[in-house]
Amino acid sequence: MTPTITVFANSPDRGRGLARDMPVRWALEEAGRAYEVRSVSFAEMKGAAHKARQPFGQIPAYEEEGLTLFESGAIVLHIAGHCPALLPAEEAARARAMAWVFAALNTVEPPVFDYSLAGVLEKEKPWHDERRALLEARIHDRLGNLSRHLGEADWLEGAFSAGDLMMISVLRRLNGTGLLEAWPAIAAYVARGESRPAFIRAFDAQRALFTQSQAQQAQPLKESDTA
Ligand code: GTB
Repeated sequence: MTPTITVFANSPDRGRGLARDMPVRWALEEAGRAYEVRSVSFAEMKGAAHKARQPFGQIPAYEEEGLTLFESGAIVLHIAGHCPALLPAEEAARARAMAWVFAALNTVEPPVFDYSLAGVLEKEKPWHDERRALLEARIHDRLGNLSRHLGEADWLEGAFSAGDLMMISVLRRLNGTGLLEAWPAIAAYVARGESRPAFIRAFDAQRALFTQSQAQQAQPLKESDTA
């Protein structure tokens, strides 16, 4: 059965591929698996039908024969579990790749996420500059350690894995902030991930959906729409 992923009908990232369906799409593309897309509005996300797929009323959700799954990390690990190019069969290498998925989501993402949120929700607060500096220092600490681990290598553990896919998905949120530029090896690592054909296919697919949703909104109402 072809899996179905549930995504934003009209993504607030405006097609920049920053919503969390992006790593899922990317993993499916790396695994060479076709998939179908169900797009939901914000109202639909909070309804019972979607909460049966995703208990918190968020995207993404993933469905295949006999399995409904939520949490982008769990979904990526599930897809990767059937794809040695994303999770190697050898036990130690597999455990290391999985550790990097958790490192991306649990260690690197928190300050990156707080930083993006601060830029949107806390900009007018009197303590914004101070908090921003604090978050930037936390991000630089993470990027410095990541850069040291990566060294001159292309990927975190030799061959590309689900760990790289998730780490690059998290780091992409820093594109355009100026923070990546301080760490040229990390900036190059992100660009390397973004140039993979599977990434490009995933990116183009989510962008096409956003463009289509914008075009539909811009269309004048037909008489039959208002009847
Ligand atoms: N831990 C869950 C997972 O990894 O699957 C988190 C899922 C999640 O945060 N989903 C977000 C969501 O559904 C969308 S991706 N939010 C709506 C809600 O909670 O009501 C996060 C996201 C949203 C917007 C942008 N953006 O505009 O740039 C980027 C990322």
